[in-house]
Amino acid sequence: MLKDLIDPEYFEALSSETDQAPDGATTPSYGIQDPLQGLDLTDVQPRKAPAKHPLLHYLRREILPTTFCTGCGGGTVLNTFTNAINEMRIDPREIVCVTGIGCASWIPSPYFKCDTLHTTHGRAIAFATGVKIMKPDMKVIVIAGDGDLAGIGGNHLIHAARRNLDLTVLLVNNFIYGMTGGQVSPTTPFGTRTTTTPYTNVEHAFKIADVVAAAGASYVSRWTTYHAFQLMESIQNAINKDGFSFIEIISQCPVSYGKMTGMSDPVKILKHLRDQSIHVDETGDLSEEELEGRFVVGKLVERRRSELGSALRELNRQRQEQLSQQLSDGLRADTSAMETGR
Ligand SMILES: Cc1ncc(C[n+]2csc(CCOP(=O)(O)OP(=O)(O)O)c2C)c(N)n1
Ligand code: SF4
Ligand SMILES: [Mg+2]
Repeated sequence: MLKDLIDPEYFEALSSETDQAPDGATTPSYGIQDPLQGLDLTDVQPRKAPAKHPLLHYLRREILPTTFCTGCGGGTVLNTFTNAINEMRIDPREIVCVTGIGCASWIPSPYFKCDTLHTTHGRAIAFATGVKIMKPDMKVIVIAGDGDLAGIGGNHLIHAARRNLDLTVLLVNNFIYGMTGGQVSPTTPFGTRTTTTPYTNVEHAFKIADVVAAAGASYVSRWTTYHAFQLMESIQNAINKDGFSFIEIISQCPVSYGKMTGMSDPVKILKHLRDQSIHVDETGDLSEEELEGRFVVGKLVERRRSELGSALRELNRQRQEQLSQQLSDGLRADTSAMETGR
């Protein structure tokens, strides 16, 4: 029984009918207040466990707990994303999250309480493009995995970066097709054993953030699930940036990736992510060989380029103006022809 698996206080909070923020501060369903606002925290003592997670009102409680395996990076990404939105005071009614298929696609859908569009495998960006063109005032955010966005959806990804539509894309790179049991993906490192490369992978992996940067995105960064705070700030910068923004989030899949590689201890993986990461500003003299196996983290690109949606709207406005000018010129010519009898 679900009830037996989780803390009884927490279960009660999950099952409660109200949408209240912790400590009694009332919050509407999509409330964005700071849950600590107005509280006197001077004498606060550490508590055993909060009765209710302070950001619970951003989540679809009825479906919790998540289906992520123990130690999966998906929970960290959900937590970081939710904190980023909370800090930015964005009303979730202004957000559309679009996902494809895979464990990473479950991060916003169904868990994050906003309009969510759970699409077919590899097609999240195509759907997101339609939403953004028709609803330019909405913040359209794609969250999906390496298999989804870099594999079957790779073509959509590079062309979206080239066209520079104002989307935010979070690619959760766990180097594997996690949901389907651990098949090789376009980001699986060379020499790795997976269920479909049992004698090791002899294909070279995409450095997917570099590919997207080269394709023309306005903002590109890479972080890992170890770097939760930097990732949160980067998500905020990506959302604020006008144009195509992309974050590669190196994440852990202790189950499907872990089973053939031996990397099944989430704590060890996080330490590995910490130890192997190097900030982009510190890579100066290092050669490609020296950076092999390292995770270059930080902001890789930030540039100003015309944004597709605004460019299309401007083009449309100019064309409408020309057409109405032509129409009124034509009417004037007709009228004068009638007046002169010619
Ligand atoms: C057209 C199509 N092909 C294959 C699948 C099977 N499938 C479901 S999820 C998935 C891979 C997901 O990998 P990734 O995007 O990396 O997500 P993860 O589960 O690793 O987070 C595949 C191949 C599918 N659902 N649809
Ligand atoms: S299979 Fe891997 S990616 Fe999917 S939920 Fe489990 S640990 Fe996470
Ligand atoms: Mg994956």
